[in-house]
Amino acid sequence: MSEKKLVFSGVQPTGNLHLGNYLGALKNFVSLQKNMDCIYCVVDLHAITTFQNPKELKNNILETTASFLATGLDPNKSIIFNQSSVSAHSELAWIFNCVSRVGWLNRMTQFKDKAGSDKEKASVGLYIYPNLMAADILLYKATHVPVGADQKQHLELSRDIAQKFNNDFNCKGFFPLPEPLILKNISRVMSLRDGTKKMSKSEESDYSRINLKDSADEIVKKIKKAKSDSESIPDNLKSLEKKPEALNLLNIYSEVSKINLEKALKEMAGKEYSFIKSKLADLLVSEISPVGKEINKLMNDKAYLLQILKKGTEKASIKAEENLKNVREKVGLI
Ligand code: AQP
Repeated sequence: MSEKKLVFSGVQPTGNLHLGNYLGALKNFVSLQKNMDCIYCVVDLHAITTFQNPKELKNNILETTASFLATGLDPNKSIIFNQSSVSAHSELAWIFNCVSRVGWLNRMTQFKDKAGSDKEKASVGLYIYPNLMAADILLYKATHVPVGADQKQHLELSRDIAQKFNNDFNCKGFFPLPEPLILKNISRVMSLRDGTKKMSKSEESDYSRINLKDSADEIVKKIKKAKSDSESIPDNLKSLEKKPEALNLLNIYSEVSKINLEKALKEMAGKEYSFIKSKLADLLVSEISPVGKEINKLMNDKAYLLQILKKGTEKASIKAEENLKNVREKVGLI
């Protein structure tokens, strides 16, 4: 039996959406909405697994919505809403807390990274974050989830939860096993200061990332200051792979200029880093600056953004409530 394809993905409103979110997720979201039914969610309940200043959170929910629209998501094609406005996410997450296993969660590397050395002080929410993510996806019976490579392990857990629920409640095929849609070329954009770490909103140094709202001058300055070395750019992939910062710059260059990595390497081999940096800065200014300007423009009309979220919430709630009703029945809740 072929099931109807449905895309679901989310972005945390933790501020400063960056080039990694843009190339690893948002651009992919936009191309998927052309041919598939898509639901895109501002995952505010995920955001509060680490403390968020309430005033800033409110603003970030709207700014993430603005970023969705500014990169080309169309609210007439895709459902756009914020997670906390559909309470079925939390209810299904609780049911999944009872299906998911402690041993599974103990293997999640993102918890280990985010909790750091003092795990005892991390919130329980951060620990069970992957169960909520499974609820987000399976509440709509989504079949495809566009994410960066960093989310692959969480998605595998969603599949495990779906499978165990289907087995436990004797309802084979009730939940689909969602597939990750991970871009091949640029699944992970790395920090501009350390090519072994992913570009991230929560990294302290603003020089580690290009924010979607950065001005043209800031983009140029950050790319100029990006970590590199005094040697010339290698002429083969094997040597390039030993230089994570150079590999990251070439990966970004190849993605933004829409050529494959081999071709980008051929073009850049033997040149100084200043050469690729100057070309890359120009490309990024022309791709990212218009997005930043549009975000700022949309943020001047908060009533419009709230209206987009309200309409999205209405559409999402209809699907969510119907699926949750069936889940409750399977579990035996009255
Ligand atoms: N560096 C990255 N390269 C490629 N994809 C990335 N994504 C995030 N960083 C990169 C993808 O963007 C989507 C939304 O991510 P998120 O903001 O919900 O959560 P995150 O992965 O935790 O992002 P950050 O920037 O690292 O946020 P903080 O610092 O707040 O934890 C996801 O599909 C993600 O894969």
